Amino acid sequence: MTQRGRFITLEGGEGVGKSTNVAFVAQWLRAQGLEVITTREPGGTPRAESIRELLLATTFDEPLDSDAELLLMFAARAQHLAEKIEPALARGAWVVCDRFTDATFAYQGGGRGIDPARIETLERFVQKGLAPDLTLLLDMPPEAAKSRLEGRRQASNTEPDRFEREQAAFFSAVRGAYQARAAADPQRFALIDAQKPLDEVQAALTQALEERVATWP
Ligand code: Z5A
Repeated sequence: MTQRGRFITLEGGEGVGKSTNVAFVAQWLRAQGLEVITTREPGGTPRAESIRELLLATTFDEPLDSDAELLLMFAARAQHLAEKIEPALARGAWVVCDRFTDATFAYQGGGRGIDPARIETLERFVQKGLAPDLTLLLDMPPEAAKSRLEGRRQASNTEPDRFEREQAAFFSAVRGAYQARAAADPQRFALIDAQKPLDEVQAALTQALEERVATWP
């Protein structure tokens, strides 16, 4: 019987280096001879990417209700799990995902103030027990991460999306919620100082992977 693949997520606030390091983690795992796919949330499949566009859009002349935002995150996740993540894990591939449900607890829970118990209800309903095997939390002060993104935004001439328009207090609550989740579950989380130069961040990621992955059957 094929051994089920493993599920690794990268989390953290905007601009902390998740996309950059999803590629790095995937490359490290492939070098161990594993089949790996990379993906992201919200999104990851054509229909889930359409939900992402709806979530990030700033073009509507009405606010997005925070319960509607929460349900759209889980609608995208249900589609992503059914069409991409579950089939990959079932055939033995490893999945490296840029954000997952910890982002919902951080943004919709910490940022928007939704009761985590309501998020847990949706988590059980949509994920049916599936959880990441390892979560690499890239942590740094939001102001410093934002200044990294400013340069990129100016170079590509793009406007901030609906989340990027939030105020400093929102991002500080998001960071606090991520840190609290990592402290509550040190088995699953590895906390990485993302403010360091990229080579040092990647050395810390390598160490976390070596420590955790080597212990898995
Ligand atoms: N969201 C939510 O609310 N609830 C949920 O359940 C989920 C998501 C799943 C879109 O996510 C939004 O959805 C997100 C939360 C919400 N909004 N916010 N904020 P996203 O993941 O697409 O958005 P993002 O976090 O803003 O992604 P990003 O801007 O692409 O950031 P990143 O992937 O963490 O960073 P990066 O692109 O890898 O790096 C940023 C720049 O820094 C880039 O120029 C790099 O070259 C540079 N970089 C990276 N590492 C370093 C180091 N170590 N030193 C110096 N420079 C570096």
